[in-house]
Amino acid sequence: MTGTLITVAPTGAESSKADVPALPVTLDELVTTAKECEALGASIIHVHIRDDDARPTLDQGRLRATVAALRQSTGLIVQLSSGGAVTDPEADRLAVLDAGPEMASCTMGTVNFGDGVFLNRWEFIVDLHTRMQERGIVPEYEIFDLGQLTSLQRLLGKYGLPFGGHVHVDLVMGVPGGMPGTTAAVAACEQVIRDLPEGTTFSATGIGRSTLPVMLASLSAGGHLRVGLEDTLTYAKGRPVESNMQLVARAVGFAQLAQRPPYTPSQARDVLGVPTPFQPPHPPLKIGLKAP
Ligand code: KMH
Ligand code: ZN
Repeated sequence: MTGTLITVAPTGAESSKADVPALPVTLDELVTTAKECEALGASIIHVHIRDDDARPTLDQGRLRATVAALRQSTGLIVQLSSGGAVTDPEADRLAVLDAGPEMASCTMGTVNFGDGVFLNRWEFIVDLHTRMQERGIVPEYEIFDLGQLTSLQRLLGKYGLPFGGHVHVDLVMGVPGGMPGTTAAVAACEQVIRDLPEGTTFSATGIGRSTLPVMLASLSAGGHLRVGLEDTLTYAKGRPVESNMQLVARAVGFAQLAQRPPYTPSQARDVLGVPTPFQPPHPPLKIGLKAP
């Protein structure tokens, strides 16, 4: 592994704007954040959106407008969350794929999620996986507990590789109800990932105070990084995170120290098997034509 995939997860569905003023909740705020994070070294954006009252939503019109705006203003790989909030119905979560993202998340099992339950039935997972295959969307398999990697092995064995043929997983660690955000847990996951198809890549993110140990463990195990206000609200003891850019800058610094500098979005597309976005041909040159 020569470089590092850096994903920014800027918003999430759990924190409120009132509690976390730095959270990007409008389309303008999201696009500005995305541009700045790309300039710093992010290559993927994991997107949750909010409504006019800054509450999480899976509104189809807003999702489409978000994908279009991010495509127009950045080169980032746009990965929509199909996880939404724990209260979102399955039908709305499946419909996220209709908004035309290049990537979408696909969580590999049910997990207690703080006081809630993040429900991911097997049939629902199969639906997400096969619809993404049909529509040319590259999944990121979200793993909240070790056994979910075994479920992924079962999924791929029964239903085949994802679109593009490359398998990429994201370890979401330290959720109350899921696996801990520790070096030992990263190492245990890495062992199981070796049984997945050759070339499988993984990134990792540690919720809350597990952010730093997970980031360092992931880099040392050959993994990639996800950072952002979706997962981390405190930069250091007693210091709230000021912006997503602050977290991306720290991740870029660690990646450079590890001598695995951030991949550009184009390199990230190559690694993940995400097709290069369609570029409309330039209008024909009119050299040599005389004005009538
Ligand atoms: N908000 C969590 C319930 C995902 O984006 O796919 C689910 C989540 C995972 O964040
Ligand atoms: Zn998410």
